Amino acid sequence: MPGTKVLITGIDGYSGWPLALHLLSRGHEVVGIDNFVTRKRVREVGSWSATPIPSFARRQAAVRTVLGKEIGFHRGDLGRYDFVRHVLEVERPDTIVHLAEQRSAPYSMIDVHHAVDTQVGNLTGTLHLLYAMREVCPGAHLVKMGTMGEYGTPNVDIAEGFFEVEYRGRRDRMPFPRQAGSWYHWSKVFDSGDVMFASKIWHLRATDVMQGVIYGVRTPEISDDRLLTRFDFDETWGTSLNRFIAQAVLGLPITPYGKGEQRRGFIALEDSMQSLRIAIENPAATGEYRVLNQFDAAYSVNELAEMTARVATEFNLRPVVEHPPNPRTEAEQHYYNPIHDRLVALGYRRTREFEDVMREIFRDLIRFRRRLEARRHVVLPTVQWASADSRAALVARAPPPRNPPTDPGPGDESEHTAA
Ligand code: USQ
Repeated sequence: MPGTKVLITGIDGYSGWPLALHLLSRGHEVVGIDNFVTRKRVREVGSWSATPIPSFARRQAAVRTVLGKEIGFHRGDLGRYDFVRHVLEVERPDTIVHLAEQRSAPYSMIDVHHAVDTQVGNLTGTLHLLYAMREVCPGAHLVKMGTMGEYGTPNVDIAEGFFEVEYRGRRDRMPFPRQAGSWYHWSKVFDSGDVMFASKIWHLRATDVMQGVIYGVRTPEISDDRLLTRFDFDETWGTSLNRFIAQAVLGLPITPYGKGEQRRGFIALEDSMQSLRIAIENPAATGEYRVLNQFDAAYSVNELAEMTARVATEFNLRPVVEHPPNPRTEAEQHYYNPIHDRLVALGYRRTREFEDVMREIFRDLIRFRRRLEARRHVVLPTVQWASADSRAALVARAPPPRNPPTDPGPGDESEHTAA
């Protein structure tokens, strides 16, 4: 179904940018919204992307030069309802992919202000989009980024959104219980409730994507360094496998927290883009609130650490695996069997194998090693789930080296407006 007009909120982010490139390559029209707050928040914790990221104006220019395509762009904040409504009125998208949310569990656990910022920001943006859709484009399809972490780690199989329950002799189809593990993950739970309710009362069409942990740095459309997506590796913004590979490249220990038997579902960046495109090209029906569990396979963090250490030897790296005390409050040994059939039924096929993607990440991170070196002090964990305030620990951690290497790449981390 090429030719769909897709509005991506959070187009400047880790997933938003490669999604834009992927959709353009498949003949869709892409318009984005971003307020560049991710760049700002990553700077706030003293870090930056391992890959150099051009300003958004330069990103647009690179798309023009390399791919011969245009990306429309509106700089602004989903916290302003007038702005959200205005963009929808001007653009009239067929699909809205909503990625513009604070996406880090550790960031949400720093202190009360970061918890509130996460929940107020995420819920406000979603509610503004839902109301603006209702007023301006009620026939559009909302693809909302949720997270597998909404379900937690129950001791039974995890359904794909809904399941049949029998209680005291009566049966019903009900949402599968949510037991999130951070203020961030709870914000996604509350969002899910809001999207489900809006679909019901206003007959909107919505897909809630319960996404597993994404890993990877490349997609086939990233054919030029100017098209790179961001790659976070610090304790706050980096996801586990991406962090483990950065640790191996830096000569730091690989850190499965605690016992390391906590299991999560994982999906490669490229396959995550494929599944979002499939959701866009096969929209939910009018009034339908559809849930897709989006991951390929579940691994324990110990398994990830072992794989990282093994693949590292191919690059003459010999990392050690250490188990720091777990800064999070989470089950470290548990049952984990989520169902994930619906995307496959829609045509999704896994295309990337774990170790191939790992090699790709190693190659890029070795290339950008100096950017990693300049921020090695932000890799090890300081934010403690059980503490009401981890801000002091975050600020007090080892300072950057006195003479950090200069940025070797073509990018910058500033927040320019679009051309
Ligand atoms: N972990 C370690 N060592 C580390 C980093 C993480 O053992 O150095 C463990 C964590 O304790 C956790 C697991 O790895 O048990 C996953 O942590 P993560 O940081 O890779 O992922 P998480 O915080 O759950 O969040 C990430 C994304 C988030 C997305 C979520 C999908 O940041 O936006 O929603 O993955 S999911 O995990 O399925 O909820």
